Amino acid sequence: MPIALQIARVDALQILDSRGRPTLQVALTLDDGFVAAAAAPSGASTGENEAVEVRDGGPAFGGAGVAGVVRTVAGRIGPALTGRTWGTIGDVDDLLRELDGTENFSGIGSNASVAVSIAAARAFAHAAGAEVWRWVAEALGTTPRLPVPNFNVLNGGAHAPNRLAFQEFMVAPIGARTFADAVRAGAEVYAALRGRLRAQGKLAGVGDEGGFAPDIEAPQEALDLLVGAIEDAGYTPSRTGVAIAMDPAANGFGTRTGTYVFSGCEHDRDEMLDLYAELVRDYPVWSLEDPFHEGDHDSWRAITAHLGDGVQIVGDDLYVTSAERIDRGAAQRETNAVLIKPNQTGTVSGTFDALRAAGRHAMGAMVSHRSGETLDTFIADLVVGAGTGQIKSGAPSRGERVAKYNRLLEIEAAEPALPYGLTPRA
Ligand code: 2PG
Ligand code: MG
Repeated sequence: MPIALQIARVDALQILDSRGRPTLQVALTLDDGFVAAAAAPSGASTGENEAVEVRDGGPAFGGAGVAGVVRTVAGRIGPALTGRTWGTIGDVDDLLRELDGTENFSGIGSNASVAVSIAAARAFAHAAGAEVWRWVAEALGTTPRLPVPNFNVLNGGAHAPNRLAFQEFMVAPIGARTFADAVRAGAEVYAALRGRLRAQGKLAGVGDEGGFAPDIEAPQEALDLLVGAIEDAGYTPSRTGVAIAMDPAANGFGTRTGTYVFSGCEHDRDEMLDLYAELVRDYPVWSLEDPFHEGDHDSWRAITAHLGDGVQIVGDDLYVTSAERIDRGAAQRETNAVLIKPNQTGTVSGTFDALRAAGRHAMGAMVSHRSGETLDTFIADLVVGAGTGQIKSGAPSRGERVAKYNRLLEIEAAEPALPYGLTPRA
């Protein structure tokens, strides 16, 4: 049945994200009184080609305010959204692109576009009388499933003030029977890791995504801690049991010409390839994201050729959730998987395009939060509906991180027949 969505009112508000920086919340009031709201997340380690956030500059909030974006939503986007009938999310997103007038949302701001677009997605689901995840599955023609959560329990790089150059070390309960069991495993490993760090005198607070941020330096130290914590919690560290995912986020310490500097040493391409091969051999690493700088294309091709059969190689900053870039990367065999972040592309329909591109190339697709988050849980519904079988939303700790995991627990409780786990690799 075609949907006729009518928006009666559009409100925007400057709120704070989990780092204490301003972000935008949007509320669309529909003609039946339903309020569809959404809030924009924000990254710290961003890709060069991401859609661009607009911020105020000036003295308030160190320049990070979004009062101007609030005015854009109220004064320009609101009047264009109200007083007409909307049939698809694509129509709403086309309007946002038109009002923006640039290639990368630097006109109205990707913070404006993503918040309005996610709120509109919720409005369409409401108009269809469906849960958001089911509306997503209908829109994409996909089979819903509950994802393997990748819990980021050790933080480094741009997300923590320690010497660890690699940004994220995640625990992935691939072998769990249900999502609830996976959450239990993640929380128990997190608690065991805290105990281990305390015993070693290394417990020193958490990073932006809720993972511990001990003063360690070498990736092997982080991986040893993780394997130990998985065992302490009574699980088996393995690629089919409780596995490990890593996001070095190599834009943070590398160059497009293939030079990588960390732990006081410079490493060339071949040394990095050897290091990753060694880590994958010695530890149960199932997924490796942004192992190289986004412009170092030769290295991406090399690692996917060498390690891609046994390990998922994920492009985040490399693709910035762009269907076109994913198509190019697939043609060049640069990765076998993609990261999906709605605010990198700026709209829900752009996110759908990226998911369709990943599907076309039989690539894995991990749906992801940003390091700056709110309590918005859209990505939880997105991953279930898209049925990609994997999400990362930080540690099993801190409200803005667990909001997504808790939404997934709710979905599983309401729909126990949904399958859990990774989709079989093509
Ligand atoms: C990443 C993300 C999320 P940020 O690199 O994958 O973990 O970090 O939001 O800072 O880009
Ligand atoms: Mg990343």
